[in-house]
Amino acid sequence: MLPTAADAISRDGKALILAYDHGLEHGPVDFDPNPDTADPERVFELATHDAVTAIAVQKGLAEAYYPDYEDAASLLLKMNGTSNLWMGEPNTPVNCSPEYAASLGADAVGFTLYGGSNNEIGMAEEFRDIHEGARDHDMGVVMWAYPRGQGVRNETDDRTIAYAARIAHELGADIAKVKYPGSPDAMSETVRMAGRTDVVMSGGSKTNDESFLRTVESAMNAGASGLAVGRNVFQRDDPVAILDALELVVFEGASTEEALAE
Ligand code: FBP
Repeated sequence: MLPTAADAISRDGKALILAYDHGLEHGPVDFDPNPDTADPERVFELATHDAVTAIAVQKGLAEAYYPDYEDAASLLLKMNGTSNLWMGEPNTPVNCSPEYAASLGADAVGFTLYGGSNNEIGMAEEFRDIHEGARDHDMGVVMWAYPRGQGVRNETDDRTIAYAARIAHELGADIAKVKYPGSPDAMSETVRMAGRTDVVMSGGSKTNDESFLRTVESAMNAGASGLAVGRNVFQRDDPVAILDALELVVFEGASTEEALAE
């Protein structure tokens, strides 16, 4: 099979993206369950685990820490992002250019598009520039496809999530990152709507090991290409143990029971 732009942050067509932009998106509250993880160094160390195919961070963390880890992990540079202090209609500024992302060693870029927001038009235009700039620098493109705002009644509705995946496909993303739409059938419909764009599941807020792994297993069985996960890894007391289990489920097709028995 020919290499694709998604291969830059995948292995054998599967991706486990360690997302760590929460300090910007949610604030210090996300570090409370595991206070050491406020130190980015601790999370970059987790990204050296064999299961992790890329770490997703904003420009500031990439500048400060990625030079020490570039041999161990691929970089997915998140290009936009906003704080939880913003109270307006969903929107997010572009914080980095494709040229600058490439100069930091990014293998791929990430971009949040809030379909259904009153700001969707401007965000889609920004995505066009990011996407074409990424292509100029041979970087993959991941869309955080998050319907949200005045046009969206229920952002976790299965048809809404399938639509989000389709938007990512139509606009040229290599990977669409979506919330789990609630059932294997809905996930497989989301994957179908994404066409040749790979679909990864968003980790979401922390749940227990069994429930989290079951959701990941069900997403993989429905055709997802992996996941992008933050809190369900770094908020755990033993993040390495859940990465070990995820490696089995995502890359080796293990069941939740098998992964938990290891
Ligand atoms: P989680 O696995 O912790 O949900 O992280 C994935 C992610 O997309 C992060 O990149 C981002 O900070 C966060 O979720 C945004 O979540 P939301 O906008 O739903 O609060």
